[in-house]
Amino acid sequence: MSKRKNPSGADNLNGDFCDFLMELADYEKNVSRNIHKYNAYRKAASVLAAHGKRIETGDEAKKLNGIGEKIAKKIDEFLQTGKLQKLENIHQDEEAQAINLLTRVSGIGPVKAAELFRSGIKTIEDLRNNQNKLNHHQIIGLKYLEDFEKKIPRAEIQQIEKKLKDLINNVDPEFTLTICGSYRRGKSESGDIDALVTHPSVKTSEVKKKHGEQLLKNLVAALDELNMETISIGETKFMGVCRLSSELPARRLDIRLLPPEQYQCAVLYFTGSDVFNKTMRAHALQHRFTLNEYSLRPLGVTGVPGEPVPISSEEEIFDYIDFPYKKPEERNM
Ligand code: 8GT
Ligand code: MN
Ligand code: MN
Repeated sequence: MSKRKNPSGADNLNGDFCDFLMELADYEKNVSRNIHKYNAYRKAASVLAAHGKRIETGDEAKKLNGIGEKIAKKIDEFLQTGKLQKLENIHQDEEAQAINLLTRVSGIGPVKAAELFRSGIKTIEDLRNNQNKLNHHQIIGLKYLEDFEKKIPRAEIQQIEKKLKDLINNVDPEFTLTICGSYRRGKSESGDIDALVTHPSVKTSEVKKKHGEQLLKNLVAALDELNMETISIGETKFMGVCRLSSELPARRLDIRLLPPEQYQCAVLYFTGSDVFNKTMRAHALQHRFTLNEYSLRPLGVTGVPGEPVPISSEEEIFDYIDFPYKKPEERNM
């Protein structure tokens, strides 16, 4: 029996089930493009990972929230035969294998991967020889395929955070920066760096967006110590690559620029986890509020959202919808 760490840090007694469920989830997302099944498999895996007891039968698993008849049957098959026929078939399927491989490249989604497969591109080497079929994002994704799959240790993000804060503070001390995502949730390693930035001069209106665009460009230009490369940059979002030193892997870094009145909702949203966000949005709706990455708005009698509630801290969002405050480290669900 495998023992793996689950999201809360305790031993995962059901790690082997989680592995095959996550593999099925990836298949549904990338090959079948069935997002419902993808979510169902991921939900089942996270429920099993958090379960403090080794599951012995499918029936026992079915008692857990998020595990139905079909997944219970797969657990039984796995317990009895040590494998899953469905996965064996997927492993034999050339198209499924190629799509799984190609979607490992940042910027290549399931649709692009299927298109590439149809044009005869099946391996990473094929990609390297056909870069004319790729856009700028996909070319960077290919260039750093191995680097982007490496997790970023927390200590390295701490160093990058310090650098980012120092450098943007030199541009203008009125900038505020928060690194969100799994890092803010206290994880010991992360897949990427999700930075949010605000500045008092940033406004929501169209006229002022041009200002935001310039501000974001100036900000990124000031980060050359971090060996930045740009995937894309617009009025509110930079997507790119940074590297602390030439001995370390290149890391995916996103920087979003927001007006101060949207900053707290964005920090909440980009801290996640995505499952936590879903729970919180559902709770907001029960209290007749609609919550998204920009704002919290009350729903009128007709169900039409009103003006955004003024928010100056994350706690206020929880207060408005009467949801017990959860520290970022408590949002790993
Ligand atoms: P990681 O360590 O793998 O990066 O984990 P993460 O930091 O939790 O995931 P992420 O993919 O970097 O996304 C950061 C947070 O943004 C997520 O926790 C999630 O709550 C939120 N988020 C969504 N949808 C989307 C989306 O479509 N794009 C992005 N970039 N973030 C999203 O809920
Ligand atoms: Mn992240
Ligand atoms: Mn991210």
